[in-house]
Amino acid sequence: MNVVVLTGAGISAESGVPTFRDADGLWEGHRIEDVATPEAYDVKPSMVQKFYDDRRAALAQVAPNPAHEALARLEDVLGEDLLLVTQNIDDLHERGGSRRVVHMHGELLSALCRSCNRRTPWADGLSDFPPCPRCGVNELRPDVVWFGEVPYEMDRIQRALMSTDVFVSIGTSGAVYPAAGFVQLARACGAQTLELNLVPSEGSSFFAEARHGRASDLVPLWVDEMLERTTL
Ligand code: BJW
Repeated sequence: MNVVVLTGAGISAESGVPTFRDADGLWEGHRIEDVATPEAYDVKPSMVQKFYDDRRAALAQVAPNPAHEALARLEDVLGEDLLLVTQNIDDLHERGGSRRVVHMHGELLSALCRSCNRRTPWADGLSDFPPCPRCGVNELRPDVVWFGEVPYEMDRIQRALMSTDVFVSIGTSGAVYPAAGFVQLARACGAQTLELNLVPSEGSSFFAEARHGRASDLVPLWVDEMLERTTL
């Protein structure tokens, strides 16, 4: 059985990582267009670097929760039959034990050089505009996908969606494309579709089934169901 899981900020919320659009979310304190567009970076690079430096530093204060850990248990059994796609730029899936994670919106722990276009693992701040370790030019930016940029690994994700048996979306508002459209593609290609979210998302009606509650409750239960199905 092939399974594609899409996760969003809601899966990390109970670990203490703020979501974007909920009350007290990241966008409460910042205008999206001030921090999450290439244009914002061109106009106010120091402000944008600080926004991401603060979030990178905050990773040290958070830990994976039972939802991340349950998805790692599923990977232990399904192996390559599971594709875990996350919109999140934190590393909580990896710290929860997942090994094959597609970060379609990039990663906080990576820097992207605007000069040579190469990606480098990066754990420190970028606010002091350090040189790129590969080409030496001081043009490192956060390796994240802003509005108007193309998410990572879209071909691989689309292929998986077209051949999956099950598509599950966890903790995402369904407000941002192309991720918000994954359910329609998977469903049109014959997949069972399930939403696990605190409240109905903007795209809830596209799913054949929706369960509402906390990810740390819903995801372990769903993984147990899947493991029962795969061992029958
Ligand atoms: C819980 C919970 C708990 C809480 N348990 N649940 C007009 C129409 C259609 C599309 C467009 C349009 N105009 C422009 C576009 C395209 C644009 C877009 O979608 N804009 C929208 C605003 C309409 N998209 C793009 O530009 C993308 N690129 C693109 O389309 O390229 C073209 C292309 C695509 C494909 C192939 C070829 C070409 C790029 C989008 C980049 C998004 N970047 C960000 C920032 C990343 C860096 C960073 O982190 O700062 O990604 S924006 C932000 O939103 C971030 C997130 O990954 C993304 C989604 O947010 P998410 O995860 O859903 O979080 P929330 O807060 O919205 O929701 C959390 C949910 O969890 C809520 O529902 C809660 O209820 C729930 N929850 N606690 C379970 N405990």
